Amino acid sequence: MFIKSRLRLAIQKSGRLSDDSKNLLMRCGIKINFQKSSLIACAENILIDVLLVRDDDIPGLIMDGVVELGIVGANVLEEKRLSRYMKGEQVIKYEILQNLDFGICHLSLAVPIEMKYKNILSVKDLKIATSYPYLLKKYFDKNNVSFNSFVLNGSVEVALNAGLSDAICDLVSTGATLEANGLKEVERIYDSNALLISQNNSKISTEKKYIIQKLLTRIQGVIKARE
Ligand code: PRT
Ligand code: ZN
Repeated sequence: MFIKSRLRLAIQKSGRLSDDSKNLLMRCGIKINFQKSSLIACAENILIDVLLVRDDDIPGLIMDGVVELGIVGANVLEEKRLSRYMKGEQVIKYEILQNLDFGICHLSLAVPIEMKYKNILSVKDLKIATSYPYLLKKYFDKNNVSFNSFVLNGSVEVALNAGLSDAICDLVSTGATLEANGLKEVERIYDSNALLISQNNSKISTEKKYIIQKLLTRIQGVIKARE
């Protein structure tokens, strides 16, 4: 059960940011017993409750004022911000407190290796599969190039080989997945890493601000030690 005076921090339940997020908290000296099936884990030695959720839910939980802190990829945060903005929904402010040293990747446009790619006009009006339609749209709009996109959440790289799309827009870290699927990166759309984000500062009580500052100082110390 949430106690009002405890700070709420949302992290990814399972996935690429999950272990790094838990490890960061552990290195900050925070004692938490994570149980496999539990949605909430309470720190024993600091007034923080950790909420374990899907990464896509974290920006909304912050923007809607449900939790005070979150650890999420910049790609997911920016996609959510753009989706709310482009749909004309109320965009509640958030703050980026700290760039974290994990979850490093970039969102890229990729096409078949054999395609003769000159510039972005080479994919004008082609069909692009992506999990990030708003980041993709922002990039193409900025370049004033028309395109068609459809959303696939997962296995985006397979879309091309299955004949569903002409190009894909997906996250890349080592590039091995693109290579294994006969694809090459042609446009770098968005650089990303994990972020510690918070609700709008004015919405947070003085007591909770104090806990945030304490956590932030420890996080900065851990990052510095790892440099
Ligand atoms: O279940 P949930 O919704 O929480 O998780 P998810 O499946 O949506 O996300 P997950 O766990 O795959 O990724 C979480 C976050 O990790 C992303 O939003 C990024 O911020 C970050 N991240 C860092 C990555 C990668 N690197 C990455 N390489 N996310 C995904 N990938 C995938 C990419 O989509 C592609 O399939 O890895 C493949 C490419 O990797 P390379 O090394 O072959 O280039
Ligand atoms: Zn996700």
